[in-house]
Amino acid sequence: MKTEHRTFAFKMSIRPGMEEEYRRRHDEIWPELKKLLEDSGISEYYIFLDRETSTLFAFQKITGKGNSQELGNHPVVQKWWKYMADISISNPDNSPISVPMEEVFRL
Ligand code: RM4
Repeated sequence: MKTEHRTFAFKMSIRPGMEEEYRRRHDEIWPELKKLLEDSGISEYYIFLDRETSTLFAFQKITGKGNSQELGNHPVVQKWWKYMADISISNPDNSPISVPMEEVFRL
């Protein structure tokens, strides 16, 4: 049976010049964060970079209850957001400023 999924897409921003560091840190994503995202029902998760504007576009397929940006109460996410805050454009609580985007087409 095909598992139904929802989609969630959002924009974030990083500090100009920090593109390679951002990629490096995500290449080394913490196993505990990866497991939390997977266990939360995020079945696919992609982040793309627009170098021209230092904007990140994130896309998720979700078979669980919520998206990655709703996990802010979890200590691993709080630790990760604090770790990422120096190269991200973030809120005072270190969460990355995340702007949801509207799905307008699905093939
Ligand atoms: C991003 C941002 C997101 C997180 C991913 C793994 O830089 O911190 O909230 O879900 O990393």
